[in-house]
Amino acid sequence: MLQQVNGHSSGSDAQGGGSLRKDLQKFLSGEAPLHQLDDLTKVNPVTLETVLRCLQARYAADTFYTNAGCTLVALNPFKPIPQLYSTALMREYHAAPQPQKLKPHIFTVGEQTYRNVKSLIEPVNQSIIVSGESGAGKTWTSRCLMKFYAVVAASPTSWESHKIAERIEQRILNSNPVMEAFGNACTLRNNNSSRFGKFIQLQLNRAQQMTGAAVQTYLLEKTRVACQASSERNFHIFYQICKGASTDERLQWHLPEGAAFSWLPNPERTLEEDCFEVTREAMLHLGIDNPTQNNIFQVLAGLLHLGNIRFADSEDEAQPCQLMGDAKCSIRTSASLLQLPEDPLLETLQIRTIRAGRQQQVFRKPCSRAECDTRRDCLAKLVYARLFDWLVSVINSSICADPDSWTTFIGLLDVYGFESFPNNSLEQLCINYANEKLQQHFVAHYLKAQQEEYTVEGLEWSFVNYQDNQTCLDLIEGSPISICSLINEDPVPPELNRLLQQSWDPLLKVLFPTDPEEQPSGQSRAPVLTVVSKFKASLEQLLQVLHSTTPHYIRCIKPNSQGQAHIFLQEQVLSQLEACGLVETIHISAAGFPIRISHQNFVERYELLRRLRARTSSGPHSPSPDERHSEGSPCTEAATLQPLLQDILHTLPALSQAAATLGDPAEATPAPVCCGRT
Ligand code: AOV
Ligand code: MG
Repeated sequence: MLQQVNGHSSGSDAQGGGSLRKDLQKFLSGEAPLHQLDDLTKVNPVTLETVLRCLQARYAADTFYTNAGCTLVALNPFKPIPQLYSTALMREYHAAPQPQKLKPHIFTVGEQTYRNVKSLIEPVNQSIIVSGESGAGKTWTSRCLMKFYAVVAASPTSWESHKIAERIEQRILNSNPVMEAFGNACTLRNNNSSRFGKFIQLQLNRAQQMTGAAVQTYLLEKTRVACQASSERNFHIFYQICKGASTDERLQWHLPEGAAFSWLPNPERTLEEDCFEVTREAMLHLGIDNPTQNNIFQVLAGLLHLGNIRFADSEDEAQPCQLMGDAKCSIRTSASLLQLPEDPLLETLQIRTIRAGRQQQVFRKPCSRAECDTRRDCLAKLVYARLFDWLVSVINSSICADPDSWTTFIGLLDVYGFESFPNNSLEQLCINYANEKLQQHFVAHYLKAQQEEYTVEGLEWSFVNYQDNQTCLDLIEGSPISICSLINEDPVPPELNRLLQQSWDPLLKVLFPTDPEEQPSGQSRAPVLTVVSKFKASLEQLLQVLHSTTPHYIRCIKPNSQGQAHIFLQEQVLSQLEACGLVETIHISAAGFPIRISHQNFVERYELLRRLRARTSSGPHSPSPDERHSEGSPCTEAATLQPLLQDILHTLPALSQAAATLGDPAEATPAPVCCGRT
């Protein structure tokens, strides 16, 4: 199966040292079958150019995954390859005694991560950090990994609720189409671009079965609801309802066939993601029943009509701006769909209320046309962002396991990739800031910490230089002055919130509950958090979680910006390799110590061997002085231990291999004190 999929023969035998040496000889002699080098640490010399050539050769040979020391490089094929993600292949990687000996694949990373959780040595939470620029394949990769765990970590029982009995992993998978419908959109860089960051925690019980999951999302690009760059689109869900609604639903939601909405650009482009039925079905499985779904879509239709409201300039500043054209009809329809009183809706868009003075007197000031537009957009963004957050909480309540039912987790991180458009907004700053933070995690965890550890341990090591992005981060988030500290974005006008609290729509009532009692006068209000400060705090929290796990890295690379199969543009790939410091990573991985176990764990793990050795050397067993006096003499212990440890160090690779043949996966997967060079 593996041979077939990857297009060239190499089972685990062919991965042996002999074949690799032959490959290397061929490579050095100029006739290199570059595409057969499964690990970039074997490319010689390791330079940007050779790494690039190797990846290009592999891409041409339809081989999309390549190891790069501690990371896996994933090239986007931009074409469907079902057999590369089949359940059979998942099982093959899962059953393999040493999956790392198979062809590089995201399933190898998935399986190693899974075995690490199970490891009796250091059962620790794991995380897989999938990174890469926009359109590189992060969401695709994390979706495949979720499917992988749904197969290999399937729960034994089904859940019964919402009248649907089903397996929890199926429900977890159902969260993907729903979250992508509401949170993804077609951009210049990716037809299905994630416009929010996502960290999903797959929760495992002691038997390594998935008992539930929890999703944490990061800053949705809500601006898109009301403003789409040229050639881009709104969130998929808007197109889905406009294209997929039934005749009755069209009447109910005021969405006649062919209706033009200014917030729905490029409706003629039909994408795979425009599938309303898939979203509805998945929502149903997550416990969102049909009436609630209809309520959601009705609110979304209300937003589309809101977007068609146009104001004319007012000739008299003291008078509110009047509606243009058939905007009166749009406001009526929007008010009816959002279940809001029509006049207060219009007035809230036209007139600003200011409270001033000790008595908090209310002043009313007509807004300019631009201000009216901003208030209209703000209203839509407010509703959509609350709806998205509510949806995430509903999904979480549907998939989250009872806290007592799980002990460890595997976290999958899929955030929006680095992007730069002709016109960039606050969201692009936040997106790129998140990517810099993740790169810093990698730099700190791998490139920096590992080399510093070698130095501290007095090991012979020539320092590999790498590009540290700390100065970039200082510029964005440092103190006392940085971009973050200088950004203060225009807060949501309180009138908008008050207006939405007047809605008699059941969903909006949940999204905008009436305020608890007014604060007694003189009591200070909680400080208002800006979008950037909230985002910064949520990223800090995410990094804390990542630091508490053993991280695994997958670097997705986009071979071309057109999203076409079989095109590998060297310049574009080169800049991505440079940005993620891949060559430095390969250098450190090639020269570094691949197995790193803490001293205590090492002794605990191989203590048995010491005892065995003591027994064998003393012949038929008679209790040694050490054993008779259980505390023993530290000197004797140390003297015995030292040569034994030397011995164990020497035999460690063979031990691991032997253990793996015995089929104990915990032994087969080394956990992260340095035990031997590659
Ligand atoms: P992204 O998550 O990294 O971008 P996606 O995962 O959405 O990128 O991938 C972009 C597109 O590339 C997908 O819609 C697929 O068409 C294609 N693709 C990616 N990986 C594969 C694969 N392994 N096999 C086949 N096609 C693939 V963004 O969300 O924009 O940062 O914010
Ligand atoms: Mg994505």
